[in-house]
Amino acid sequence: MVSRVLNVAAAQVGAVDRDASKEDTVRRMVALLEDAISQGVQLVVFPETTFTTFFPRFLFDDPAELEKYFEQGHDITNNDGVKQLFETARRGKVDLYVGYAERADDGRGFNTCIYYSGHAGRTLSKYRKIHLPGTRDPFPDPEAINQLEKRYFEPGNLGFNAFRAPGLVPDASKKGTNAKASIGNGDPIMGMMICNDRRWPEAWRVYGLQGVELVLVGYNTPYNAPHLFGFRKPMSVEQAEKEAYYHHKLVMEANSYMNACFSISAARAGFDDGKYDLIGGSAVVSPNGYTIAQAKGIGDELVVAKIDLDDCKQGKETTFAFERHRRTEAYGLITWQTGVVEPELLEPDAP
Ligand code: CDT
Repeated sequence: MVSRVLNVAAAQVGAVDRDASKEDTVRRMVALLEDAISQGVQLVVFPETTFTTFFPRFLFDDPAELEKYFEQGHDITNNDGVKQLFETARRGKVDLYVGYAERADDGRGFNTCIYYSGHAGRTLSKYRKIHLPGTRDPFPDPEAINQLEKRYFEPGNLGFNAFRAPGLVPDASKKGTNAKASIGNGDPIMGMMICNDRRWPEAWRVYGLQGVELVLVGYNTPYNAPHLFGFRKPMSVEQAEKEAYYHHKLVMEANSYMNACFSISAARAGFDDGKYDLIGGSAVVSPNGYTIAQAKGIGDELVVAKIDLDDCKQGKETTFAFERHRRTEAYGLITWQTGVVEPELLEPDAP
């Protein structure tokens, strides 16, 4: 039996100010990665748009200023300012997930992440964020916290494609079972999401249907942002903070359980420019829906856990054995209707 135990980590990154230099931020990321390597970690997850501040909160008049927040081109692993991260991964033979703003060769913008294998020395998979939150135009209230992702990015066009990561589990591929691996065999099956995607069960289930064992998520989640979250009930900043943490934990635990997979989530946390709040809460969650490791603060922090991928088997073979229990004939609305269509009001009974 091949042991499928992995050492994994979420690399939470604290405040990154609007004028922070990319080199400084990448130095902080390399320090986290080296710490992970020294602890024998094999896979490290960094946050969404990690190299810069979370710039979609700002409206830019000057296109050149906006462009500073984007990485140019299809393959960023040799880009000046960020390549040190990938060199460190290769040297330490550690895999990583990292999020960044992508300016594609055709000029389109995407909120993107890649899975870079330090074992293979190359990018194994790319994902472009599908569920873009917020608005295209800023809120009229000048005090509002904006989230202009619909302005700066297009919805991802690469789908939710699970993939296998060779080299993490010694001997897994040697068995030659990858092509028709049964549950618990072969190289680990990974899926990637970005921030808001984690709130959408559809995204998780599409990965679940590919046998995903480990979902990786980077995020930037503000809490004192009533224009974004709504004013349905008056709430103190402290309550809003609690609720943001609660919902993060809720979706990571529930969706990991319902798809019988591990998940690793990594926050860009802290107070950017000393005032723009972002939750911490980076975590590793088990297939049974339990948080098994969690960040203690809102600064740079490595959250390490040892996980056994074979723990996915129980759920995948019993409660969530999809092939035995799913009823696709009843799920049609999920794919052909986007918004809500309510049932018609019944006529009151005649007296
Ligand atoms: N970055 C990102 O996607 N943030 C969103 C904020 C909520 S917008 C209503 C999130 O889902 O955490």
